[in-house]
Amino acid sequence: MLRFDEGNRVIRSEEHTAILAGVDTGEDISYSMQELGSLAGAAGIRVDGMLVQNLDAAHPGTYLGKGKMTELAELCRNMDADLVIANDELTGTQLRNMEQALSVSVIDRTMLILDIFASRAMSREGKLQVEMAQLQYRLPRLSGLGKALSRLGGGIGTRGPGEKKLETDRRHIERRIRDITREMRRHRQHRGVRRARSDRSGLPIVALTGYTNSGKSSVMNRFLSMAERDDVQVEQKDLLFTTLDASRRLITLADRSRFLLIDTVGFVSKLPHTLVEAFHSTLEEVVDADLLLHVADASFPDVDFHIDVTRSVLTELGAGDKPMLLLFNKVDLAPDFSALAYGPHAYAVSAKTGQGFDALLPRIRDMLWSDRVETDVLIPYDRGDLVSYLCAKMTPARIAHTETGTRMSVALSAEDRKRFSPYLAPKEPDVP
Ligand SMILES: Nc1nc2c(ncn2[C@@H]2O[C@H](COP(=O)(O)OP(=O)(O)OP(=O)(O)O)[C@@H](O)[C@H]2O)c(=O)[nH]1
Ligand SMILES: [Mg+2]
Repeated sequence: MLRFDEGNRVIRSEEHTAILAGVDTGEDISYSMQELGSLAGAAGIRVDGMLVQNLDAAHPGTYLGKGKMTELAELCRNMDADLVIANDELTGTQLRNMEQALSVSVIDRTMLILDIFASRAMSREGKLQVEMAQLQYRLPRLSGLGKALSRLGGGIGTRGPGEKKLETDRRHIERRIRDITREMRRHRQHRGVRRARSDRSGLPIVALTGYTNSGKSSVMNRFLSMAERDDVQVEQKDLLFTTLDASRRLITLADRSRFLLIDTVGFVSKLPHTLVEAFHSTLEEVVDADLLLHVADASFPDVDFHIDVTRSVLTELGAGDKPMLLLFNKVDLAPDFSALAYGPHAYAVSAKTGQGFDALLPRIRDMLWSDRVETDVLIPYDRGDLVSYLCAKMTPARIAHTETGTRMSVALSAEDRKRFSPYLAPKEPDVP
């Protein structure tokens, strides 16, 4: 039987045996079902069977049609399964009817994804965001959440809650949503202050984005190892949603220019809308970035599908038009892969072997600093803040301490050239 633990998870690590159920409305869902299996694996659930029905649309009452439901009940009994996972988001009615008909717990793809996120969230803000998404998912389904989600009704694993109970639960959830909204607002303000501070440092921001398990964290680690910063590597794992809380690292290129690299949460098809909404503030970092590195797994046969899913989530976040490079990662596993068909913004790379990064780096540099011009500035000694500002961005090509101030040779962006126009250094006299 499903239970909640303290972390608001639906599924506890106790062994579960699940049967996957899907509705095929025309497009091939074999990959989608396979991915559902991987999601179950990421939540620690064993999958022992699968049942797909071809239908024009999911049955409004029971998701699968009547005949298939009988088949599914039989399969559950034969496999001794205690859980059915539906490949699509279910309504409260569908959840309730299915549980009654099957006598096992029923969850859907959304609940499964929310559960994985709940178990992975580390930061306070991440936890709040996931809880918010869970509550918003639960609210319209209260009467259907009999077996799996009746914690708030008190009757874990018992019958669905009665009307009076439902009303109390609803009020309870609404109150909690209000509390979380308030706390998240405080976090957001806090982050706004932090961001304003990093904006002042003027470092360009590059964000990694893409389908889950495509290798975003590995690409970050490759950058770190090229910058000889292996000590601050991030976790990379063959598991969906390894990265949940964004991490930022400072990358210094060989020519001394610097940027902030941000590793973010991956996307998956049918990513719950409530979750995208809840993560909006975390993903602001993607929206604010100067450049996106969209990482895709070149060894995955239907990589275009992953690219499309990522693009549509980015568009939903308002980051669809950002400057972007498309990195086809894992080419060590797909030696015949060519990125040519994807246009001049596409690169074939391998985070594992380092292949392709030599061509990629100059391109990133061009995109971030194409407008830079090597400029000589002379900063008076009472403006140490300006010297720090420039040094945080890049190591100056030359630096000298003269009688009138610090003389530096730095590659300035158009914006910085304007800012530093009062400090242009007089031309050095030609040496005869
Ligand atoms: N062969 C090969 N494996 C890779 C490469 N890049 C990443 N991987 C593997 O792919 C798996 C996923 O890598 P991650 O870097 O964790 O992927 P991610 O996109 O950050 O995944 P999430 O954070 O879970 O969304 C790991 O097992 C990596 O070792 C590569 O270039 N070649
Ligand atoms: Mg990752």
